[in-house]
Amino acid sequence: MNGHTNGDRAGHPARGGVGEGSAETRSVLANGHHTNGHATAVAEPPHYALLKEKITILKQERQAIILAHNYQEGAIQDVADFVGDSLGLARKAKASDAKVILFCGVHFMAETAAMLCPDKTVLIPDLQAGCSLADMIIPEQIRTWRRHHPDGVVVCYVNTSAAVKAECDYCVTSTNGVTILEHIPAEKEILFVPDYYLGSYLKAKTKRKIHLWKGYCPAHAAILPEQVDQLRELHPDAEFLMHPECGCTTKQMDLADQILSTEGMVQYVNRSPATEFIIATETGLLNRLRTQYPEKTFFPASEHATCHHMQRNTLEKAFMSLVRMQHVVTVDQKIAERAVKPIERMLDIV
Ligand code: CIZ
Repeated sequence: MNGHTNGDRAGHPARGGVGEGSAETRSVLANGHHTNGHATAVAEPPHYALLKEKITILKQERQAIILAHNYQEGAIQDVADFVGDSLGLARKAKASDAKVILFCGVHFMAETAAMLCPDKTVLIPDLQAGCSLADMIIPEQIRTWRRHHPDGVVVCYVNTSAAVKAECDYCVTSTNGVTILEHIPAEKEILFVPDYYLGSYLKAKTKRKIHLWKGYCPAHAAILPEQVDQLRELHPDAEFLMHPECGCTTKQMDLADQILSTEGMVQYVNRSPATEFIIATETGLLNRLRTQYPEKTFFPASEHATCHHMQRNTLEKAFMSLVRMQHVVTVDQKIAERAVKPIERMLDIV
């Protein structure tokens, strides 16, 4: 299958690598020096090479493509046809002529693919791979807000269930939030759900009247300003790239060299002359950055910034998905008809 942007990913560094919480880095912090920021290479389990070969054969047999999110572990990114953020993955799903999409990401992302590609079978390696942030809002809460703000516009972050999207006017990702909000008439009040920190960032950027829902991503909230300060002292030449979902946004926003989505970070590193970066987002992104830019050095802002939902997907489960054609992700047709509208509105704008 075509579209692999990442070349041969075999031998990627271990997920997470060194960080301020590991024994190695704790001693590094104490001694005032650090290893080179390339995660200690841990050999993959011996059966992975064979599994990867089998997955490649199965993909052809099933006429399948594998789409993997930037936060997935390196072994999964290795076998993917495309690795990216939810916006890039949604676009790839829509454009693909494959019969089957194995979506290695979390459930709301697979739902989006299923709604955009009603003629394809969308699989997810683990049905329990959900999203704590998406779970922080339910449809009824949006209906209640609308009763109080009948002229208001509801904008949802892509990290929401299809049932929630069905209640919303626009969908945004962290890549395109500002652009989408600028399309909404200036006099309109906006309810932004569910991420408080991304919403605060968009509010500051657009100066719009935005009501913020108080949801948050536990993985990003695990990145603490004190840890970032410590790392910046240790690596004064490193650029500090921060995801707007970070719980540290309100305190650290002014300190960040760049506030970017995951895809924004990948592109920014390419054009930046800097050779060292502190990355404040889920640690899975470091797999992609280290693979794509082996000459540059990346430090996770916190090695605890891991999404346990993303980690539910493994290479073994991806393989079993293609063997058994499991777990099929579908969206109730009535919900899909409404939920696809804010997504398509977004795709039409950006
Ligand atoms: O849109 C995505 O894929 C998420 C959840 C984060 C990002 O910035 O890529």
